[in-house]
Amino acid sequence: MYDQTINSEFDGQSLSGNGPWSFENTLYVVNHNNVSIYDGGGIDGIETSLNTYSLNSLPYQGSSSFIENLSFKGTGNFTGTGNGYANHIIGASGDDTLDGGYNNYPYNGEPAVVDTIAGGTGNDTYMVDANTVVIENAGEGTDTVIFRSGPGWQHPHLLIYWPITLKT
Ligand SMILES: [Ca+2]
Ligand SMILES: [Ca+2]
Ligand SMILES: [Ca+2]
Repeated sequence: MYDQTINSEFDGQSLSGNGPWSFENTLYVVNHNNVSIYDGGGIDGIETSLNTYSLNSLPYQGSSSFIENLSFKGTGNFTGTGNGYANHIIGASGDDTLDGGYNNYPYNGEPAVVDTIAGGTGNDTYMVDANTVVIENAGEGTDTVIFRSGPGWQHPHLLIYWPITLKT
């Protein structure tokens, strides 16, 4: 699904697809710290071996489509966080904590922005709201779903904490 792959080479590097407004789909393989990515268009993804990664930590680029997908290719546990766009976030064999992030409010008539998160094997924890799809298969650990409210400005005092254990 990706048109090209770009690998990080050193800490602090700045990476870009074909310019900040490229509409190609680019996969960034990020195995270094503090790598900045500038990519405005297309459906782009990050593969990382870093144990913590937040798409929200990337620099702001206005209303562009930015980076949508995040997958963990390292060892141990992964904490992965999305951004305001529709994210696919995929963990690995560790006990992962995955959060699609607070999604952008849809324009009039547009469908809600929905995240899809999958922790795979291991005892994973999902931070979800009403617009989250969690994918787990039978036998992939004892996982926990924590339901939280929507964006803070909608329910500034509401925080729903609803841990459940999925029997797999
Ligand atoms: Ca999201
Ligand atoms: Ca996992
Ligand atoms: Ca799991």
